[in-house]
Amino acid sequence: MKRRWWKEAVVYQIYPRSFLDSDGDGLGDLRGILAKLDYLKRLGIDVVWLSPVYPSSGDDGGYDVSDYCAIDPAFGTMADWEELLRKMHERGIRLLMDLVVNHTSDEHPWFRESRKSRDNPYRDYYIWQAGKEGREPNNWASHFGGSAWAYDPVTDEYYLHLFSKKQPDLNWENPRVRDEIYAVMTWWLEKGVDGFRLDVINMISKVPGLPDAPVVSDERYQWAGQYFLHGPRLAEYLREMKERVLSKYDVFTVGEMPGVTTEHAVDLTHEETGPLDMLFQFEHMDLAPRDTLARVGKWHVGRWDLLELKQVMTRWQKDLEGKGWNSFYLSNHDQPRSVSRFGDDGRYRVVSAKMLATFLHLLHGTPYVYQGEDIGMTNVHFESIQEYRDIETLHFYQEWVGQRRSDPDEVMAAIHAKGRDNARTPMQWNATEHAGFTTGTPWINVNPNYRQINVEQAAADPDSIFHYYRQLIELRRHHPIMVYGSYELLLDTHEQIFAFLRCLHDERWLVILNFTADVPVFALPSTVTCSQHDLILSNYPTDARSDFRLFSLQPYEARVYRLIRTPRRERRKEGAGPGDGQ
Ligand code: TEU
Repeated sequence: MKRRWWKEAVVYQIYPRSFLDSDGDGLGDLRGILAKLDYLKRLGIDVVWLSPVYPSSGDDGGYDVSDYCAIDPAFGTMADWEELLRKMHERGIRLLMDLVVNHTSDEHPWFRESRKSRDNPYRDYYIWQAGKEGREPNNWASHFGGSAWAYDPVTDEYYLHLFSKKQPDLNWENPRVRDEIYAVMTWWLEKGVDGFRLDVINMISKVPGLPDAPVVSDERYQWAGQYFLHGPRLAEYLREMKERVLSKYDVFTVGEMPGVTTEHAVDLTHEETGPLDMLFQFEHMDLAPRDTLARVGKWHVGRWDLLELKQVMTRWQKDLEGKGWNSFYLSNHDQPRSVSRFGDDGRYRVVSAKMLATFLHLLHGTPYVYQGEDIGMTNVHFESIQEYRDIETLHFYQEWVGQRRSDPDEVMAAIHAKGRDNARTPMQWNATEHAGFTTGTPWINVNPNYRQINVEQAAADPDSIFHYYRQLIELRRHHPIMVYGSYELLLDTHEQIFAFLRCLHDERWLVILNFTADVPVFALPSTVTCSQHDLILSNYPTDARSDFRLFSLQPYEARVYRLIRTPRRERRKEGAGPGDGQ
């Protein structure tokens, strides 16, 4: 594989409204980020992915953009943004902007025009259709509940919105729309950004005719992913974007792609011919049973299965090896906190967060750290629905408690486990009021555990999660095997331990991760030959000389070893030890 800076980078995601508020209005902002650049530098990350800071109608946390080439005054000014970019670059940190171009806000000037009349020049920027027998043009469900169509009385037609009503889908079949998007991208690239995270970019091509989705449930509206995920012209649009814009700059892209398969991924991120550099897949986020409606499936509260996680990750690692490029994340602004989901946010919070960090940095692919993951922030359990802000969560509650009269406790339990606001409570900087996030009233309440879990505490404790992340990021900088090494799963049927090898040229690393609070026995498979070992990293005090071929792991223990094969001639002199010579 070719060496590329973005393969070697560690990316840190900032959700700006929850990072740091510099002016006391309760909302995080650009000057807040500026104030924390030295923190990010100390952590060691290479790239910041900034969730949207554009003017927005505020319906979906900034993912409903009303002006692509400006900064929302609530976050600051364009001059603040320019200063941010300059100061990041001075520190060797690059900036990835979030590009949300499957849809705009309904307050975007294009849509304001589009809805005026059927012959407005902007009409075909969006997807308009007449109703069918007094109802929506088809039976598609929106991601946030209800129909994917909204009726507009002005022209007596419906527009398509795969997300909220305030997020009308752009019509990518219209070449003028594509020209506009490429112009926006070029505008930011000329300002010096280092790439884009492309929001739901595999939804931009819809199957012509927009047919009704098969009825698979007694719901009024049906999941229609097969008609808008990886549509017939997706690859063509992305190749055009690459040719007309991206190929002219040394930048990278990561495409967010719910429902993507490894086959798509190889095609889209192929080293020579792929239009994108990497993408976000969702399979490890959807481990819970998928036997219900996709949207309801998201809210399923069930224990995920380590064997399934191994299968999913191994398939992604192997299918892309030598062809495409993986990215890897365990949390982001749409997902619950990783330590609460995959680790233990109680007794074993610190060790389990470190074990997950080891997993994140040791798999093949570019790692993405989400703000707060670096100090082991946890899910929040607000008691009242009034404390929640996320549109998806509020729709879910309204639908199930309001309309279907489900047990509110059960619905709240699902929100506590899966809701997006778990990730959106303010970053916990210190133990002062509102965790040092704001001097005003935060737009969403702070997680009450901020007195124990915060940056100040973590920075002062040499054994903290924060320092462990620093160590991992630093290691990755010095060991190309972490970036480019091949992957091989070991112990594929073990129900508690996830173990794998990474190999590059003559170097081999062994990664052993206990995903449980149990103390399982690790036994090195006899196929792995080795006469000496170095302990590279561990999340418990460990005697580097102790035997690693057979030992009991502590709860959520993680160990990384370098395995050394002694050359044949020397080995004869030494006399073969256990596990040797195979
Ligand atoms: O998310 C895309 C997406 O598929 C979401 O439905 C995601 O799966 C869901 O939030 C999980 O609960 C992107 C953004 O990351 C998200 O914040 C936006 O709401 C969405 O697109 C629309 O722009």
